[in-house]
Amino acid sequence: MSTTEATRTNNSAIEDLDVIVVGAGFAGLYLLDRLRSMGMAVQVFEAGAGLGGVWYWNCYPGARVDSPGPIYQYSRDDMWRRWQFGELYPSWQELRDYFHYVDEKLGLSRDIRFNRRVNQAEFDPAHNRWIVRSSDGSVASARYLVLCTGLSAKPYVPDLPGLDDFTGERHHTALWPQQGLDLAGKRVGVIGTGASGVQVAQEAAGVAAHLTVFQRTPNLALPMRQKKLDEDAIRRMKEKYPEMFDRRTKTFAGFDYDVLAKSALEVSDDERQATFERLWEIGGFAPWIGSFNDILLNEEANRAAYQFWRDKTLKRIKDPAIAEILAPAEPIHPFGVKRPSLEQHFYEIFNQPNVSLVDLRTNPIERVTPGGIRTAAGEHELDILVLATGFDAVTGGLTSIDIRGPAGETLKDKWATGVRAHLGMAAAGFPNLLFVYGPQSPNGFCNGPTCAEVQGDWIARLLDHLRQGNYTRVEATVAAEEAWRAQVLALADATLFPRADSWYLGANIPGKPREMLSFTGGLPAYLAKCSESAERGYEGFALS
Ligand code: N01
Repeated sequence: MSTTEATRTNNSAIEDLDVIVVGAGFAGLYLLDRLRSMGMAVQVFEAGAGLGGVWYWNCYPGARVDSPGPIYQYSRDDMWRRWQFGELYPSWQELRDYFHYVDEKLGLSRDIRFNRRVNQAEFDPAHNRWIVRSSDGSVASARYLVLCTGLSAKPYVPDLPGLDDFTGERHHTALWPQQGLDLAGKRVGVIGTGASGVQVAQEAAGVAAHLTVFQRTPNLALPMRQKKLDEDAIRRMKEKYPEMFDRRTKTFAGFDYDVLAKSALEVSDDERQATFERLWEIGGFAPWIGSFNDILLNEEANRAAYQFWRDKTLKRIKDPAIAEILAPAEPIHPFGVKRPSLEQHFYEIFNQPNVSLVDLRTNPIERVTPGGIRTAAGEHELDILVLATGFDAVTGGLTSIDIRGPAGETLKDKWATGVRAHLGMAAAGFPNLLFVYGPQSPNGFCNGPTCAEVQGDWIARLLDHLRQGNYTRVEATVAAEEAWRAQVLALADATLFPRADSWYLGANIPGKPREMLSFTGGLPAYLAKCSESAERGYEGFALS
């Protein structure tokens, strides 16, 4: 008898479901509602104690989304009609309120098992079902396993010498204490200047006795243009919501604006400058993915964008030496090939007497000491150490679960030398396993809720098709996933993205294969491929 059969026979408490969804963020909740409404027995297993996925875990001071609230929500009429965000870029608190609102409307929590981290999943080929074991000791079985663990489910903590010796408070931004942590009057150190580091630093600078920011690579951050939304603004915005939601599946990154149909090099210097100015005033990601169509492809176009960004940024920093560290004359990597963060007053904090910047390129960390951080230039005494050091992104949340296919191979083994994930949603050798925001899908280049809905719909239709056809097993073919991988990598090779050590490439994690983990061809092209497969009877998949 196999171990899976033994488990099924011996464990009387086993829950038998049609679908187990892992993760109670945008994607998991969307699928729960969608599949439940199709009459399927579905449960969501969630490691956290509450709803929201990244917005449950990332509750550090200043955490907020980098997409405008109106577009960062479900498109269903009854989900937004009576809901309103108070700020254009909502905070984690407001996002949690939104998830509770959705939960109240749809009654989702009754089918969510909180505090249940999925540790292991093993496919039972005799019954074509997944056996899922979790941290709370539960064992459940389901025909399908859908992983909605998000891009940032596995925090990355660098192996800094002496890290465990630190006697103050030390937290990764994504494992922040749920009860909060007061930074006021404390000596705070922040390692990392990605989106999380920028946000924490902005908050800490206002209250800490001293803030030390440890920067390895400058963040080419863009102005957020945050604003409060009053009733009138919300009413006017809502008039355009249906059009906006309709548009988001038709644009490169699932937003309501698109890349310009022009090269930065085909226009006059005046027009280029005027366009950069206009996009700068809009703020958000407009200067990045609403800009000229060759900014991320052509070095000269990119350099013009960098120069514009630098000129704007330098004006905000008083000390020229600090300015050169934050916005160097010679860019360390092209503009926009690491995800730009949105900032509100990040550059101004370095004009404050209680804020210092350490350039780790010239002055690396020697070790963490019980009282702070020692660099070649001396010791920085700290009460609180914030690790804003990012994530084993895209694949980390998937490979950290011990997922075993029928041949005993784990997903981690399969991807050890490079990812293979057909349409970014399924992998050969792992039947009845699907992922949302998976590697080789648009993931990091797509607005989260847009991706949750379009991939969720595709998966729901697939499961319905299988049910209608009395199929019990679906699996990507090796040929299809190899062809998809080749396409994803070729698309990326034609861009400037490979020029930075970003999480898009897994290059922020020592030892991780360096390869593009996202589909960079834009959402419409991606959706066309997904539809084409479905229309041809799920071409690229073996159904049995
Ligand atoms: O992580 P990151 P993040 N020594 O990987 C540094 C989303 N997000 O949590 O660049 C010193 O971007 C590392 O340095 P370097 C968003 O998609 C969104 O900030 O590798 N430094 C880098 O500065 C984002 O892109 C929101 O040289 C070390 C930083 O740590 C993604 O999540 C908010 C180091 C990591 O930056 C990840 O953002 C927050 C070391 N050993 C997050 N190791 C919003 O919606 C790493 N670093 C606004």
